[in-house]
Amino acid sequence: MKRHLMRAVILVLILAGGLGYLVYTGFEVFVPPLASQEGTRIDQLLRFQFFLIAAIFSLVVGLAVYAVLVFRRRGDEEEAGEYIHGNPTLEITWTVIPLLIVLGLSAVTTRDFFWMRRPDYDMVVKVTGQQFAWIFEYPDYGIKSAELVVPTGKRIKFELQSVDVIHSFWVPEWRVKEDLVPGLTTYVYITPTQEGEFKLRCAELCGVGHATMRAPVRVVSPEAFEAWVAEQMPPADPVALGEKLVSQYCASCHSLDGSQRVGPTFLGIFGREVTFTDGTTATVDEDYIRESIREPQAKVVEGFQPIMPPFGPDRLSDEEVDAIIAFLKTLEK
Ligand code: HEC
Ligand SMILES: [Cu+2]
Repeated sequence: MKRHLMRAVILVLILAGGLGYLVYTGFEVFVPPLASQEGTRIDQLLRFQFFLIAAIFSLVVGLAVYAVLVFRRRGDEEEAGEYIHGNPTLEITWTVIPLLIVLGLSAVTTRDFFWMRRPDYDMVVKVTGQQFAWIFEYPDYGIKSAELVVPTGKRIKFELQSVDVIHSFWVPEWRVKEDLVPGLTTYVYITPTQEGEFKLRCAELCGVGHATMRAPVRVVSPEAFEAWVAEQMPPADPVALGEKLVSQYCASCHSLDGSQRVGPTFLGIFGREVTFTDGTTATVDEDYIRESIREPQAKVVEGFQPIMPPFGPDRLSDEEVDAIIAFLKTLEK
């Protein structure tokens, strides 16, 4: 009996060591690099749980494999094994230990949850989600942007709102994820620690264009952030303003060089003949473009999916739409 126990324990230890090593080296491979302060606690929890799972897996599978191999029925053995009824010590042990582990984990998780959501912050960014686009507003600076630019080292409160269905705000490198729920303002706090370019993804299946619902995220030094804020002041010249708005709001789906993206190219758009999914045709003029921006689903261009988000007056003012039209007019073939 003792010999069997020794051997089984050695098998379990070898298995646990191997799996532990895999978790240790594999974490960096499977989990994107950490880039926020809040995420440190998530990673600690995640690593700890992976090690715990590796240990429990090794114990269960190690003992099972040992028993299956060593105590298997050999030759024409007829004798049945000894019948065991109940073992209070064992049963109490395997109830109490998992209970303590689960209670311990929930205590640590609760502590970290409140630590991540403590209400102190250095700046606010309002995030609006809409099928299928993101928009960022900086109330302290009066800026609206389709690109999320934030400085390192500042704890940012993201106030999240959805105008239609449930979306989810997720930058994997920041770890923390939060839903946008119509009718509610939810929030999440992030302190970016790494400069670089990331991607915000919608993490809640929200319709046909869900996969395109991404936004560029740029984390920069506080100085570069101030410079970016200064640059954001809208240009006075309509064509320059239009160009800027198009690169902010439209360029992810519409190219300026004739290449095909999710939507038709803007190159030579003025005066172009278009055919719609219902078979009717039109010549592109100012009114058509205005309608395409405000109510994209009114007429859908043949060969494209109806995934363009409507840009209402809260996102683009009449002057901004006029500026976009002025810029599109300059894009002759
Ligand atoms: C999420 C991707 C997406 C974004 C962002 C987007 N569009 Fe579109 N757009 C489309 C698609 C797809 C179509 C073609 C289907 C349709 O007509 O709705 C389209 C069609 C159009 C058309 C009609 C084109 C034609 O050839 O008749 C215009 C004009 C247009 N968009 C303008 C804009 C402007 C201006 C912006 C930025 C303010 C913008 N779009 C942002 C996807 C997008
Ligand atoms: Cu979404």
